[in-house]
Amino acid sequence: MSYKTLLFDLSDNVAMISFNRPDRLNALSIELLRELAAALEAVARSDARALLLTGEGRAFCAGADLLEVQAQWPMDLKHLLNTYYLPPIQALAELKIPVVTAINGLAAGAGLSFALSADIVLAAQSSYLMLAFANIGLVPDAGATWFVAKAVGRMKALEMALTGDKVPAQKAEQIGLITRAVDDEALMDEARSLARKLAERPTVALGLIRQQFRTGLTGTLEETFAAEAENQGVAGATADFAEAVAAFGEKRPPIFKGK
Ligand code: T3D
Repeated sequence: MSYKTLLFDLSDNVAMISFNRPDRLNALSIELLRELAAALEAVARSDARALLLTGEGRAFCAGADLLEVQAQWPMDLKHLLNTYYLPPIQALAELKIPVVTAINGLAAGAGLSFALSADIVLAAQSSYLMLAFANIGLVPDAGATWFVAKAVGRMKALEMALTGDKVPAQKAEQIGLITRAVDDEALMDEARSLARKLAERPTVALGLIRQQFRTGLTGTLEETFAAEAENQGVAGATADFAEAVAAFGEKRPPIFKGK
């Protein structure tokens, strides 16, 4: 499938999706959200063992396309969210492969939700993150409330949500909002090499780990014990676990096939 608002690449078991509306700072139009949902379905069906998400130009994503909202005024935002935002954000959450985000510039509003839905978030030193919603009279959406509060705690999350202030990458790293701030010139190389490294690891276990942390963050200790045991049953039956055990005995590095 070809896309108008995204770049899509799949090579060496690494899928890469790049928001591609640089003249609008990669703002989320309905067309982009539809294409993103389709691209994520394609990733889920493919042999990709890691996904890298980034943006073209000077922004990662400036959130909802406000010019489109204006052109279609008045819009039912609840309907818009449920129909167009939820499918791709849920698809990202449910992917069975690790997801890396490279925040190449500003990430605002729902754009920040997409960025933080990843498991590992790298950001260029010059980039900034922004819960821009309240600046235009809205509330955080597309999971931003959960993603931000789970990452930095209620106090810092509320400060970001209520003030709508820009958080520079360096500070975002300090408060645990992102994994790491990286030199601008090094960002894409580092993100690609991280995604490639993850794609060579035991994919089934990695997919289970990302789900298991969600359970761990929202469930009780007992629910976490149960999820861990369930998932370990699955991981323990994979060819990759058998390969790792054999490789250990043979004193050689394992070669994981993602099965
Ligand atoms: O729709 C729903 O269902 C509701 C869901 C809402 C979820 C949300 O995401 S709410 C948050 C929406 N986003 C924002 O409020 C951010 C709006 N943008 C800005 O405040 C500023 O653009 C930035 C602070 C992000 C960046 O400022 P700056 O000075 O670096 O760039 P700029 O000049 O403002 O923008 C450059 C161009 O991108 C400009 O176009 P032009 O004039 O050169 O033709 C601007 O209109 C366009 N642009 C930037 N953000 C958006 C946008 N176009 C459409 N939608 C945008 N969000």
